[in-house]
Amino acid sequence: MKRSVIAAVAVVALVLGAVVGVVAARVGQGAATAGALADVAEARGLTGEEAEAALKTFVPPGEYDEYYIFSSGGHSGQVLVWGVPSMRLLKEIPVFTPDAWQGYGYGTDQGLQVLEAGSDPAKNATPVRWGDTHHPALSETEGDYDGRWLYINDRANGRIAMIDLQDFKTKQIVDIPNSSTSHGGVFVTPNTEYAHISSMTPMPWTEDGYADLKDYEDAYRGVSSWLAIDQETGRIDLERSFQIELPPYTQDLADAGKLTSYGWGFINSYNTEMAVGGDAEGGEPIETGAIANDYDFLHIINWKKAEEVVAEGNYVERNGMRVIPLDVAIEEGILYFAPEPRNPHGVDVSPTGDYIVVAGKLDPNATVYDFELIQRAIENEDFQGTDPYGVPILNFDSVVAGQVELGVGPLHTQFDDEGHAYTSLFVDSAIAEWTLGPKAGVPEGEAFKLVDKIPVHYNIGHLVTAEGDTVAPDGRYMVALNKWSIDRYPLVGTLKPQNFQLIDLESDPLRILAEVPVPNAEPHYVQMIKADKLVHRIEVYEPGTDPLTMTTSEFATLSPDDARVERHGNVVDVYMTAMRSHFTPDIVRVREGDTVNLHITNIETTPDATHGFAIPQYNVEASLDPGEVVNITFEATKTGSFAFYCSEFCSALHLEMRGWLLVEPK
Ligand code: K7E
Ligand code: CUA
Repeated sequence: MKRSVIAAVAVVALVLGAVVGVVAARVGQGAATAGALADVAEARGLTGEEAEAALKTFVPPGEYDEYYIFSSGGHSGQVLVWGVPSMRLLKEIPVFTPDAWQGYGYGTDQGLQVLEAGSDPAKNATPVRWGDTHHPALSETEGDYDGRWLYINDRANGRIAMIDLQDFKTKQIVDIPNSSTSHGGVFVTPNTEYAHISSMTPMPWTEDGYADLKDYEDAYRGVSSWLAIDQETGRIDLERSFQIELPPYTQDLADAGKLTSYGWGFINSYNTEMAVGGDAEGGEPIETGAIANDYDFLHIINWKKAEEVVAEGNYVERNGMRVIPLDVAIEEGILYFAPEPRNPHGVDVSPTGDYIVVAGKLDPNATVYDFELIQRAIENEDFQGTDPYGVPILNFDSVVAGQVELGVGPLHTQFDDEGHAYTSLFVDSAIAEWTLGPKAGVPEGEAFKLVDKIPVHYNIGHLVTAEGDTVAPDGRYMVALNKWSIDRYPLVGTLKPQNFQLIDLESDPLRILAEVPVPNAEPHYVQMIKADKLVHRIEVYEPGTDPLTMTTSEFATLSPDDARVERHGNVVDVYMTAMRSHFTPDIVRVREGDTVNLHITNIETTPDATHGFAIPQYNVEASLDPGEVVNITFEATKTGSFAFYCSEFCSALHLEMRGWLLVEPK
């Protein structure tokens, strides 16, 4: 066994050993002595640091973690919820991809409605049933997480979803008009006025959606979408939303201005060369074409101004969206560029909103822009020219407060409460800790300096610090999200897990405390929120709730006495209840060709008294949480006798919790 594997196993063992002492101490039967702990550590072959790390991250059974991580799941299309510091995986929220356990997308109307409404037939070749989640955005009030909603994008198909943090369920997917992909251009404005999402790869803005790549510069466009949020429900309201047309660069990551820079948004771009590939047609690959320029453009957007311009009616309609054309955006002072060193990746606004940090993939530096300098340059028309589309480019030297050489492959930056920034270094497999400037409270002489560097395993993408993208970061913890995990875990086949590493921000130098494999997804951006901010969580639904609307369902059946079957022509409505350990009715008789609407209410009120409802051969699998109503619609096309059953082991007589769907031939 490799040393690393021994250590991982040993940490777990130590934790189990230590809990004996801690539990004993609680019930007053004695405490673990330092000597006893040292014996355990020695027996496990742990160093003192390893044993200490285990104690720092151990959360006793029945105790809760202090923070939650909401993690993108990459091309699993889902969101993962983790506890910190235990690094326990608490939940997988199905978002863009169906999930059988939670009955999402396997027959229940509610799940199918979300997935169907989220796949625009005018945009997609076929109904899309997966996603590539990259950037979550927790809702905010005054720039701080408020625990109401979570938005997350689908990088593959240019979509965004809303998850309600009352019940951790996906309530809405919006297929963004005029946009075919979206990478990391997701954030909420400081009061969740808007969820922003920008396109990644430009698409043809032509009548029929087609344009040859030779017409790329004229016909293709990017877009910045400002999706208005209903403050009651968290839902996206496209009618109140607007978009801003952008040049056909590759718009990448984005962040909202806050406090000082409130009212503004920032988007990175690369491939301002507008390379389109063609390596097999005598051209050069995108990879080389897209790195020719020394600078790309930081997009600086005045969304408050854009709001006014839309209110004045100065927009065009395109596929049902109000779009501010590029020339209007330029004329009205909505869009400016600042040069940013070669092929940047992350753009992150510091807690006070004063600094905008850009990390440049092919540049060893973090480049720090000062919002006040940006404003001054705009006022003074301190431009170094315009891009081919006429967008003014601010003078680089006039808007940059500092550059800090960090290492190779800087990607993403997060912040703490002491003026420090932490930037992931993909190629170096490390995190650089460095200081911001005076506007973050850092003394002049110590500003913009590299402080520490901690190696991680291996090839880090994103990183997160506790509430590290809000106006009030907590410090405390940092998690590195690593792409590769060679040698980190026992061999489980040729596809290896991803890897999270928990880092103690209170130790000097920085130290890794724990590490967990991520076996089901490839996370990109994540956010870490104090658990006690999730004040809207509910434990059980009010009886008869439709989770999609969070209101009482018109199909609720609150007592088995009200269960019934209603036939109208060849439409059959079945009002069914589920409780331990039977469905009422437990025999459903229909005829071949009928349309069957099952309305099932779980009439349990006990937390976690969940039932399933599965129909073999009909591809139906629902999960009914206590109080929940689900609707299931299908055509009875296959005759026969189908033994439906409760798929959740709910009770001693769970195996008896079943019934018959009889489909009689015509
Ligand atoms: Cu760097 Cu999509 Cu934010 Cu992956 S992204 S790492
Ligand atoms: Cu209900 Cu098993």
